[in-house]
Amino acid sequence: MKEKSGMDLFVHPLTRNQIVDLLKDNSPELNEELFSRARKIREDIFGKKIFIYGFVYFSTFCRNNCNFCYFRKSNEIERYRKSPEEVVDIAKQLAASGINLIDLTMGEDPGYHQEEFNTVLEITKIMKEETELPVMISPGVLSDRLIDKFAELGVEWYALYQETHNEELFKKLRLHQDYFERMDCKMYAKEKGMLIEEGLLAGIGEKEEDIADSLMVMGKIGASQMRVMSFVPQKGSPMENAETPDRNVEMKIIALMRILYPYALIPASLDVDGIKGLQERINAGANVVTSIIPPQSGLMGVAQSTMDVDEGGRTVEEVKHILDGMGLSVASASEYKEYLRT
Ligand code: SAM
Ligand code: MD0
Ligand code: SF4
Repeated sequence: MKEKSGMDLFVHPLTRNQIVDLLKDNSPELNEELFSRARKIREDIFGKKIFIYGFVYFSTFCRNNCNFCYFRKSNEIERYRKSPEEVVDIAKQLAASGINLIDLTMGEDPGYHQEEFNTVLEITKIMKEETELPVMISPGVLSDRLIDKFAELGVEWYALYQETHNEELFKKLRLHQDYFERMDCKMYAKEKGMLIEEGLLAGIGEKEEDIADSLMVMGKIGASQMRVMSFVPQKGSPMENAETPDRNVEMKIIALMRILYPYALIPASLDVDGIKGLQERINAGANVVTSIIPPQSGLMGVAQSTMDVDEGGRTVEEVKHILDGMGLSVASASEYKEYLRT
């Protein structure tokens, strides 16, 4: 591997072994080459436009106990569940600020499961009518029947992240959850015509081989959007004292996703390093900014529940400012809809 560098490593399509080798080689020259290739591919396909998603984490109650998550059931924290009126108001505010899509995210709130998601379905319906924006739901695992209902409402996206495609590691992270149930759920949503987003976490005990497997699976299942986020340790959780990984891993995974899947939507999440982490993720080949949150809305992020939220760091304005400085610009809602049609 060492004697090969730069161009030699980019034989298309990359095999699993080549991906592993690329991940193991940490020479700055190789990394730079990966990032610049990724940027070039993005520009060839998407031009100078970057998409932006509003994030509404509207209930932080959860029946699950994922080891990495601040909102896991056993963590004694203050939680909230926003009323339908509040959610719709926040969504309208986000729409007015110029975002392209609204991501309705929730913990696996037992309250909603008990009432068969009627409230969430109602919120989704009203929100769609009032904002006319595409919607992504991130509700965790749902029954097929509920997925049918969201599909009938015309919900465009279903986001459900496996975090890893190593079943043993999955079991350690998503305690008492079934790997295949989670996988089948997103496949069912896809069958029903929804676009799906798959995701992985970096820094949760995975090996380069696991990352390579994840990258292959993401293509195989036909994920239209794919993400990686670095694990951020959460107070009170079993992984509280685990370290957050070197960001180079996340950046390289973003670049590899872009190189392997030129047309994919790949998020630069503001939820890992806040607004200061935006530039390096875009430079690695990302083309969607996620986790834009209105300040003073009482809403939380996930990996970084409060970072930059009330300070107004996670706003369209801030994102625009940074992208401007990079010679890029934010897509309009109609440009995003146009992209979804093609
Ligand atoms: N509850 C739903 C679920 O688990 O699918 C949707 C929301 S969940 C909070 C969304 C994602 O946040 C998780 O799938 C995971 O990738 C990410 N996440 C949670 N805790 C994190 C942490 N400590 N560091 C980085 N990402 C985290
Ligand atoms: C984000 N923290 O947009 C959010 C979240 C869920 N679909 C997205 C992980 O980065
Ligand atoms: Fe609940 Fe999602 Fe957090 Fe797991 S990742 S504990 S399902 S909110």
